[in-house]
Order: sequence, then structure tokens, then C-alpha cells
Amino acid sequence: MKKIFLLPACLLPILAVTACSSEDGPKGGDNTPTPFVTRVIDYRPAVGQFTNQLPEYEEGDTQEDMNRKALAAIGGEGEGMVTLGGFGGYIIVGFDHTIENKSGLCDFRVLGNAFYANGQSDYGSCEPGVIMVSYDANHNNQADDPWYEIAGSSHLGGKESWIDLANEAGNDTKTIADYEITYFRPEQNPDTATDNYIRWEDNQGNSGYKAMNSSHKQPYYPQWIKEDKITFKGTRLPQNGIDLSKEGKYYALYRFRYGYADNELNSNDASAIDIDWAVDGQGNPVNLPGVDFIKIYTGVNQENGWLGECSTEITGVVDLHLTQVEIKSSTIKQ
Ligand SMILES: [Ca+2]
Ligand SMILES: [Ca+2]
Ligand SMILES: [Ca+2]
Repeated sequence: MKKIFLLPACLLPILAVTACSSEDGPKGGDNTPTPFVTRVIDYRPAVGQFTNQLPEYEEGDTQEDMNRKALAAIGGEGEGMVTLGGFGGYIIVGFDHTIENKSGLCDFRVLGNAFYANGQSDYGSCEPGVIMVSYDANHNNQADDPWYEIAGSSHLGGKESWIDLANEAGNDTKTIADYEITYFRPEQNPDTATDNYIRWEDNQGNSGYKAMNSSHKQPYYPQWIKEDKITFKGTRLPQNGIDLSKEGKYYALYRFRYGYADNELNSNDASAIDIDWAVDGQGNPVNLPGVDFIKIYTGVNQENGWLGECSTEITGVVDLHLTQVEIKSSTIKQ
């Protein structure tokens, strides 16, 4: 039997955990802005096979502790990683300056761990996170201003080249703008892998269970959350995982064209974001001078066999202007 070569997305970085500093503010004590994340305002992952591990939950940790650990992982040049778990799990980050919206140019990039399968450029481990942005319009340094979604390539009306293939595979390929899902805390944590681990319900009349796989047996429900159920809301993207082997051996996670996190190689232009792609709740473009806060949440609700659920991972965010990276947005969104 041929060996499967599509590794679980997070395996390698788990082995390469490094000590990271936790800084809250500009580096070096001067006023030179840093291009990277300097604040984690809220880290709230959904149920997932890396939840409570990336970053690690320790008995007694509070929400503030977990925010601090998330910052230690993805602040600065980001040598660590956080998982957002299944659909809806999110992180809200901030900076020590406003990321400027320069006309015609991409302005920032959310760094993830997406990669391609050997010899492929259409699929691999692409686990798109929806990106939202906010400008500190009232200048109080708090994320209490309106949020706008970056309209990526599968925003309402958009279509990807692999959609027909996904439909044939039986995937749910609708984009749903007001999707809502609730996960229920399991009464106990099983000792062995099970398909019926954590119950969920959505606002489309669907329900089911998230599975526990044999590789990850820590609790998948975020342990610092006191409530017995957690609800997440957002735009749900088409299911992009297709079992090319048709027998549960080879799951290809297809790439969306642009506008998402953890969906494209960090080094490729199509992982960059133009703030001008932000839209309001009616889908109309908004003209933001820049952004101070960015929220990223897992955009797909799908279990991919032994690979586990589709979960966005984040390793950092970078201001392209401060790092002298010039990417014309017209070369990405054509
Ligand atoms: Ca721009
Ligand atoms: Ca504010
Ligand atoms: Ca990933």
C-alpha cells in the first residue's frame, strides 16, 4: 500500500516549538512600529484536534492566560502557531500602529501553514480562514468599532474552479453568509477514538458529531470556556476537502483563489490582502483608511477522515508596507 504523504497540517510545527517572547507594545522602547502582531485581544478556538494544545491549556488557565499564550506564539515574527479549531473558532489581534490602506496595493498578509501536495498547485492543506478587519474609528485603542469582512473569492456570488468536483464528491458547496453553529461540551472525554464525540447543531437544521481521532486524545472542547456550549457565527465557505482516493486514504484540500488566511503559501502573492476588499453586511465596499484590528475565523465546516476537521492555523500577521513588500491587488483579483 502506498504511503500517504499528505501530513496532518500541524505535525511538523508541533515538533518545532520554540520559546517566544510575549511583548505588548513596540520593540526596543522607541516609537518605531513593528510590522507584526503586538496584541491578542481574544483567542477563542472552536472544537478541534489541536485545541488545548496550540497553545497548550494548563489547568486553571483563564481566557487572559490563553490570550497571552496565543500572543507568545504568533506575536513578533511568529515562530509559533495557534489553531482556530473547526468552523467559527477565532482570534482577534491588534498592532502598535494602523496598517495603512494604500490604494491599488495589498496591505497585509495573515500567515498560516498551508502547503501544496507534492507536484500540485491546486490542492494540499488549504484550510481557509475568513478575515475581518476593523479601523479604530473612535481612537480609543479598543476593538469596539464596526467590523467588515474581506470578500474573498468565495464570498457570495464567487466561484472556485474545483466546485464541480466538490459537488460530485457530495460536498456542501454553498456559501452561507449568516451561518451559526453551536458545539456542546461532552460529558466526558473518551479513552479511544470515536466518531460521536462532540455534538453540534447549526442554524440550517443540521446536526452531528465532531470526531476524536486516534492521534489526538486531549479534550477538543476549549477547556477554559466555562459555558457548556459555545456558538460561533460567520460566513461559511464551500467544503473544499475531496477524497481523491474515494476510499478514505487521500484527502486533497483545494485552494481558494484569494482573500483568505491559511489557504495559500505565505510566500505567494495570493496570500496577501487588500483592505479595499472589505465589505459591509450588505456586500458593499467600505473605504477604510487602514485597519487596527484583524479577526480570523475558520471558514469551512468539514471533517476530512483521518486528517480531522478543517481548521485554520495562524502563525502571524505582517504589515506589507512596513516590510517593503509591494503586491498590486489587481494581479490577484482579476
Ligand atoms: Ca490597499
Ligand atoms: Ca475603538
Ligand atoms: Ca492549516
